[in-house]
Amino acid sequence: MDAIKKKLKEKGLEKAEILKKLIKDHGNTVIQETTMAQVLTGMKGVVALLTETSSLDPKEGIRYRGYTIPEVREKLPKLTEDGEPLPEGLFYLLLMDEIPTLDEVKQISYEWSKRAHDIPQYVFDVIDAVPKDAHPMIQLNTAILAMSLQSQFRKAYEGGMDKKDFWDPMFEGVMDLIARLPVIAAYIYRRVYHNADYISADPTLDWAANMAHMMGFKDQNVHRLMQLYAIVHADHEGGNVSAHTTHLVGSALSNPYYSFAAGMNGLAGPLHGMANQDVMHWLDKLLFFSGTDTPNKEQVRAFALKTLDEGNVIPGFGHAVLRKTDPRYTVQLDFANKYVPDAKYIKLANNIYEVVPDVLLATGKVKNPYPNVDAISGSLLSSFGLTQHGIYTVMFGVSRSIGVLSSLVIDRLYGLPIERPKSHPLEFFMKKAGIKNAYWRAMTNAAKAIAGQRRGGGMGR
Ligand code: HAX
Repeated sequence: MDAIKKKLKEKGLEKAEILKKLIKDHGNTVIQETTMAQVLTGMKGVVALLTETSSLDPKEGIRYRGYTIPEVREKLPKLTEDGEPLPEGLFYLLLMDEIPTLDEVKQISYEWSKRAHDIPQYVFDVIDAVPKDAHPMIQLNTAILAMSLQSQFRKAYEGGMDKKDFWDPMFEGVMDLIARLPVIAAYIYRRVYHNADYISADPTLDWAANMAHMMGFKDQNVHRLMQLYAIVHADHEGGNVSAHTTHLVGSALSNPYYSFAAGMNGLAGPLHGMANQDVMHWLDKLLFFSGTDTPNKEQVRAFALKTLDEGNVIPGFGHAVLRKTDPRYTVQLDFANKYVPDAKYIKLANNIYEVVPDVLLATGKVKNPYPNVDAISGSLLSSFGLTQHGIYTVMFGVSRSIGVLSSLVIDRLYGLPIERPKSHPLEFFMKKAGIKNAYWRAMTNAAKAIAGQRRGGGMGR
């Protein structure tokens, strides 16, 4: 690890100098103007963060350090010719901005395998104290917080460490945490779905394959799927809820466990990572509603319309940034078409793709009617026998650690300060729009009075 850390420090400190110069000499440069709509609809498109690991183009999709996912799959080292690249290699790429050699990938793999064994027993006891039927994301986050007892970051802070060296205990904590997540995820999975019949890690396997192995999957193709799954879910620019939250909490110099747990709480929301589980529930309800395993287009359309009529979103469709089919969807579909083309849920996903975008477009308000990463991930996993939907967001979280935690190390290397944007009450925005409070109240009261008269008239008839 020493060689990797040395290189990381050299690269990071050079960039930190550039950053300081930008702030000092160009601090007043205006980057963009921000509209009222942007602020009031979730800061969409507002340039507000520095994130090195990946960037998201609305039309093209995600690039990891400049590489598209197909390019990453082609360029990162693989253990076998026909295999998938390892997430270890992606971690290296995101952190170092450099394609690693196979040797470097193996070093990270070895390091994670070594560190995975050091989870204290109390962490498993804490998981066991949570009711078994608590959602697996609750169990994951409980375990992550419990592990923060082991963080060296706070000790380094209290010991008066120079701010420019914080990246070092952060790197160590991040390496420990990433190493341990598959063990924790597999423990939760076996606890909840396999009667606590646990399987030990296989030290000869890589990080993602080991997670599959500890969950009970021996099939090489499932190991490949886990490697691909982790790469596809690793990062999605800095502004998404899990990445931004991890970064924000880290900016208070919270340790890596606190920061990542915060991000995972965000991932557990249905509009973000929990959508992968919700998609499967939606598909199962569709099958029930249609009374068949192979609903036709009319049946899919009718169920999609019913979902909207009931005031719900159609999970797996839409995106806050993307304006086309998510390339992460396409990569997973290609994998499915290669290995499980006839699987029930893959056929279903294909059918839905042909119907749902038009239904969403017809609402006139959905900005992106196309499928996102979550529209297919559960169908793919379940086609390989991983049918317990409650674990899907946990697996997403394990994968997301690669991106958000490499970013957290970079944040400390660059010495980024505490984040503190400005907020205002509604009246500020009304004033900006030239709407006076008294006028607004008068209008609202008048509208209420008219509505009251109408109601009264109706009742009298
Ligand atoms: N079904 C129904 N309505 C949808 C919709 C969908 N799939 N996607 C967007 N809309 C609605 C919004 O709810 C919003 O309605 P209101 O104006 O009535 O509030 C309107 O269309 C405009 O929304 P938007 O600007 O197109 O989308 P947002 O940036 O506000 O939201 C979401 C993006 C991903 C949250 C949204 O598309 C959604 O709810 N999709 C379904 C849930 C989902 O799949 N989430 C996972 C996204 C990918 C991800 O982060 N994975 O982790």
